[in-house]
Amino acid sequence: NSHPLALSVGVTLDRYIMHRQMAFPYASGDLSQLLRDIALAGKIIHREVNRAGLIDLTGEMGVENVQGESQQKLDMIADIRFYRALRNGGEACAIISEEEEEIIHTGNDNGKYVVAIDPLDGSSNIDVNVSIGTIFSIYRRTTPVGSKATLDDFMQGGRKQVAAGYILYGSSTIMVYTTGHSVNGFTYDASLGEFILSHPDMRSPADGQIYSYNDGYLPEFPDGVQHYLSECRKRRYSARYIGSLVADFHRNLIKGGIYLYPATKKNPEGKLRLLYEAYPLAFIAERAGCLAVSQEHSILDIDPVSLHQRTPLFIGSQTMVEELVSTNSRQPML
Ligand code: P6P
Repeated sequence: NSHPLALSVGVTLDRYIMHRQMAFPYASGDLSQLLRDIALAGKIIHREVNRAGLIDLTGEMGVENVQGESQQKLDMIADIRFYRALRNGGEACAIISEEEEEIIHTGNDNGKYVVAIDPLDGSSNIDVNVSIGTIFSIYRRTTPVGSKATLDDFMQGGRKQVAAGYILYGSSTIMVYTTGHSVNGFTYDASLGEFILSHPDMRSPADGQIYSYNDGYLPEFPDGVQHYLSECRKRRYSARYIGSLVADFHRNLIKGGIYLYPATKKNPEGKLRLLYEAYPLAFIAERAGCLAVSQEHSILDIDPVSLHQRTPLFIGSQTMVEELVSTNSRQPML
């Protein structure tokens, strides 16, 4: 339906997706369905997150994930929920997840898409009631429909993403995603069980006065980064660091700001993961008027070489990222 209200605040995610799909007459509706499947998993995780303390889900499973990090129960549940939603939805033939070492085949070999996902990022915050988030990235498979997905399907590079988004389980639960055009935010109304369009066509401020980084690592940062941060302090900018990438990213997207996670001694390649953290957030950032770089490269131009590879990440308001890069060009960031 071309009803003018179809894209206005208050419309449900389902109706919004249907309306957007009609703008692409040849669209088969598979990506639309995949986005609905992801939203469904988000609703289920919203429920688990909001009652975690009540059903003893906040403890540690006592097992480690491929990252060598102790796996929180909710991490595991989120991973399983997304696997089930994507397997049952039928559109995704394979998944890579922060929680799993290898490619997970869903059994839908006729699915046209693959999904890279961090089911629950910021999991160290689960026990202390701080916002956490899901980050997802979608590619159209390059291997033949009907065959088993391979590594190649996931190694296409950041600019080949067909969609990317996140679900932030915060004071409210919001799903923000783009299919390459505008960036739109949908706030979850649990009483209806619906995501409702609340942030249409998100455009981030070109500049900002908020900087987000872990001050504990400051001495290890490259000189250029330290110089930039001392400039932020001189200008009395606000330091805001939640310790949950999705929450810091979302605040900076709305208010303007920059998030910095350089290489450190503990993580000489950077801490954040390229395929299911940096690429999707960079894809969103660039479509909302922001920038995302590693050192001097745009995140989206980094060539992927392995599923769980890490990268330094500097992401946020265009003017802030440009100043950081120019500061570092004078003092190398390596
Ligand atoms: P640190 C959470 O583990 C995470 O991946 C991001 O969500 C967050 O921004 C960062 O790591 C926090 O890392 O080293 O400051 O605790």
